[in-house]
Amino acid sequence: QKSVYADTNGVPRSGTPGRVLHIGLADGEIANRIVVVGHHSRAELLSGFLQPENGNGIFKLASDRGFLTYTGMFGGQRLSVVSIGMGLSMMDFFAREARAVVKGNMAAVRLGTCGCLQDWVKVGNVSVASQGSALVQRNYSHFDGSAADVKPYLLTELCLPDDELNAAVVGALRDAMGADKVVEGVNITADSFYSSQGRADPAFNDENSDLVSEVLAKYPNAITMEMETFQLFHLARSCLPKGSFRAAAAVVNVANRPTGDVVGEEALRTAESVGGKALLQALCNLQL
Ligand code: R1P
Repeated sequence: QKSVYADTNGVPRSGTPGRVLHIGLADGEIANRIVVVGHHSRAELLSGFLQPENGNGIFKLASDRGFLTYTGMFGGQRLSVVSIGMGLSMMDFFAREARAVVKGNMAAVRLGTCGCLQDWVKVGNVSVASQGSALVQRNYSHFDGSAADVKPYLLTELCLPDDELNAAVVGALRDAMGADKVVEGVNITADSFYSSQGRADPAFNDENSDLVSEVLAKYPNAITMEMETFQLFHLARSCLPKGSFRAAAAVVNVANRPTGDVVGEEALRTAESVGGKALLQALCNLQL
């Protein structure tokens, strides 16, 4: 009987050509330079900037696990745009499985959306995690009572982006959007949209009323909160050989938590489009 997949303890593949199980790609179907987004409509929007590689149209593959990949040409370089959905696990699937099907060095820049932790950070502008990203995790052992003396949330040290790629991202965004629309600082990645981002939900015991102020006490330059950047930076830094996977991250500010401001649909679409094209340009210019 034909097996469903091979390499159970590595990065499993199925079929011929061997496709990695979750992002669904075979060798070479994704480029070394990748813009990674959370939403299919953002990926579709950015795929409009790609040109066909060989007269066959833009490569497009939707996996049955919710990943959507486009590959084509931009400014003479091969580039991909991938939509991964949300959270640490989806970024883990993306980073590991993309690494498995890309040959040679690779670079990925996230274009996400986020909530803002500072009143001066404007919705519709773009924030870059130039000073790194820290992870907030719900400490499950606190809640189940097995380690009640340990805090309800764990906060890591900072993980940094690749210097050169980050500088290229900031430069390209400033050129495209105007310097006043791009801010830099620390990103906070959370393992929940709810509890570990300090949202109040009376239906659950979350013990998170002081969480945002505790995060800001440790990281006064924290400007954004979202759910993927830390994982991207951490896995890029963990990838072997060292330096073979470079990462940076930018996010459109969609909601300001202190002021309650939220971005309008048109301003969001404009920032995604202009910002996304700038990230394609930054990746295109990068020496890999
Ligand atoms: C939550 O609404 C989602 O939006 C943000 C968060 O990180 C989380 O994934 O980013 P994306 O718009 O890129 O998905």
